[in-house]
This record gives sequence, structure tokens and C-alpha cells, in this order.
Amino acid sequence: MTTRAYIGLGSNLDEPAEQLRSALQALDLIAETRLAAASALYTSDSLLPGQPRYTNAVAAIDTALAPLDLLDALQAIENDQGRVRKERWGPRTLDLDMLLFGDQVIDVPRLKVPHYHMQARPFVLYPLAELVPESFCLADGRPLAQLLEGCPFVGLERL
Ligand code: PH2
Ligand code: MG
Ligand code: MG
Repeated sequence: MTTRAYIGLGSNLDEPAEQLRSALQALDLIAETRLAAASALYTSDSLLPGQPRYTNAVAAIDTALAPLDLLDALQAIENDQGRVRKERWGPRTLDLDMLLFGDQVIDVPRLKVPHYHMQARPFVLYPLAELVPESFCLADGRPLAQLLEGCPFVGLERL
């Protein structure tokens, strides 16, 4: 049995678009996992001032892994692509966030799904909307269309 999961990709260091392209290939190489679809790439200013602009995308994957095993695999890809963890929310070569894991709500110290901040982030919601039906609801029941209404397409550039 596989689960459809959605992964948010972000980069604002060392050729962000290339980082995202490599990461999409790496997602497809995770054990018992295949890349099903990827959104376009989007650029936007960092939420934190003084950092380079981000490039973001969302990927849909189908995986037979358990959520924490998938998280391990995502962190291994971040590390492979040179992620250095100095400060929380520092600039990064690659950030892979598990946004959704099927219809599961997960709340353990290492992992919260649906991803905590996704509801208010245009660079997550608009690429996600490319990959799901219009009637799509998050695992906690919130319709994506409603989240999009509260999150205008401002400051985003679709590449
Ligand atoms: N990620 C952050 C902080 N700020 N800004 C943009 N535009 N895109 C991101 O992915 C992003 C951010 C921490 O994860
Ligand atoms: Mg992250
Ligand atoms: Mg993030």
C-alpha cells in the first residue's frame, strides 16, 4: 500500500533552481517511493529580511514508507545537498518539508503534519494547488480553496 504525500521544496543558496531539480530526482530515488508530479518553480522574497530570494516548488510522491522513515530520507537528501544547520530559518541550499502525508494528522516532536505554517504561505499553497483537484481538503478538513482565499498571490513569481 502506498500513501500520497506532498513535499515542499525550498532553496535560497547555491543555484536554487538547480538544487530543486536535483532534489526532485532524489525524491524519486528514495526507497519504495516514486515521484508522481511536480509543480512549476516559484520565486519570492524570504520571509526573513536580509536573506536571498527563495525558489520553491511542491512535489507529489507515492511512498510505502512510514512518515518518520520518509522524514529520515528527506533529511538525508537535505544533507547530501549541503544543508548546514546553523540557525533556525537560516538560508539553506535545500529545505524539504513534509506538508501532507495522506490524510494523516501527525503530531510528534520530530514531525507535525499538516505542516504548521503551510496555511499562510503562498509559495506552498499555489504550487500545491497545481497538483490537486479543486475540491482538495487538508487532512484536518480545511479546503485548500479557502486557504488560498486567505493567502493572496502576492510577491510570488511563477517561473
Ligand atoms: N522558508 C523559510 C523562511 N522563509 N521564504 C520563502 N520565500 N520561501 C521559503 O521556503 C522560506 C522562506 C524557512 O523554511
Ligand atoms: Mg524544513
Ligand atoms: Mg521550510
